[in-house]
This record gives sequence, structure tokens and C-alpha cells, in this order.
Amino acid sequence: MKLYSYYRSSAAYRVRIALNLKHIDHLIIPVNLLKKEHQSADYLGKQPQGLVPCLEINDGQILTQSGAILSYLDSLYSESRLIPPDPFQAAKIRSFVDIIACDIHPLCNLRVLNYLTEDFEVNAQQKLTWYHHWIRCGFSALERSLKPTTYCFGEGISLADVYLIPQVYNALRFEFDMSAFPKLSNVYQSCNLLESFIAAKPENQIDAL
Ligand SMILES: N[C@@H](CCC(=O)N[C@@H](CS)C(=O)NCC(=O)O)C(=O)O
Repeated sequence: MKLYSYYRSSAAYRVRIALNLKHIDHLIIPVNLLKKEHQSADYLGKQPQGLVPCLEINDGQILTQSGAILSYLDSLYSESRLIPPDPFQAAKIRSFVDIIACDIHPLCNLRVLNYLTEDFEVNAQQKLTWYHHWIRCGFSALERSLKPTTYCFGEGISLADVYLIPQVYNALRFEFDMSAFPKLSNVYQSCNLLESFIAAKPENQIDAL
């Protein structure tokens, strides 16, 4: 498998964690967002939105959208199941994940932040205030929804952890103060002790600057 990835992309980071947790043999193909490689005709032929990640499976077919990629990997590879078979528990985990995937990440994405600065002339401080506002809003809900356990949903890794860790990493990179979120911070620390999470970190990628 080939994962088209950018080291700082939190959506690609999710997939990197899952590939590691499931011990799936794969190759990382870097796509440099700063050099706008994601907008090249070649890449748009693979990912029509011009976003990372996308996953090329061994017969050359391509999957886009991290959520769809993660569902595919989880149904194909039973090692380290990210979504449990119990329908209620599965829905609880998806509900947590959707706060990140639908209500936080799209508002804090590179193209949204660039649109604010380039088209609305928002300055660097205002951009940071925007970013912190939406992180705080989403993280407050996530913090309220968690019990104090090692990982988001108890003592085993789930899809919730795969989504949370890249989003917290990103928040810290944007100087967000995590002190009001002890349960999220504990999960962040627990996951970052695991080899699959460590290997997926931005600074451990071949394209890290
Ligand atoms: N919903 C998409 C989001 C993908 C996405 O937004 N990727 C970002 C990096 S995290 C990207 O490619 N941004 C390029 C840009 O904003 O121009 C997914 O989960 O795959």
C-alpha cells in the first residue's frame, strides 16, 4: 500500500497510526503542501479535492478521506480493531470522532486558515484566536464526554484515540494551552508511549523538515 501523506497533516497522521497499529506493510509518499504539490494535476488525479491523505491499495485503486480509509483498514485487518462490534459502543466512539472530524478539523484546516489570511486579511493574531476558539469549543465537549481512563474509551485503543492524538498534537503546535483538559492530556500521554503512535508523529516522518 502507498499512503500519500504530509508530515504535519493531522488527517494523514490518523492513517499513519492505524497502519502502524495493524502492522500493515506500506510506503509513505510525501506530498508537500507548502510547495502546493497537492494541487498538481497528477495528485488531483488521485485525490480530486487536492487534500491529503489518500491511500493507494495494491491493485492501484485509490481511496480518499481519512475516515473512509480507516473504515476500510479496520474491516480488512482485524488486528487491533478500532471500532468494536457492539453497535452502541461503536456509535459512541463514532460520535466522539465526529466532533474532531466534522466540528473541529474543518474549521482549523490549512486552506481555511489561508482563506482567512489571504482573502479576509485576518492577521496572525486573529488567525490564532480563531484557531484556539474552535479547538477550545471542541475539546471542551470531548473532555466532558470522557471518563478518566488510560485511552479514550477504556483500556484499549480505539478510533477515538487515532483521531484525538493528531488533533492535540496540532493544537500544541499552535500554542494551545491544554491545562483545562486533563483527561485529554492523559490520553495523549498514554498513547504517545506506544510505538505505533511514536512512529506516526510528524517529526518521525521522512518528509519532516
Ligand atoms: N476530511 C478530510 C480532510 C483532509 C484534509 O483536510 N487534509 C489537509 C491536511 S490535514 C490538507 O490536505 N490540506 C491542504 C490544504 O488545506 O490546502 C480527510 O479526513 O481526509
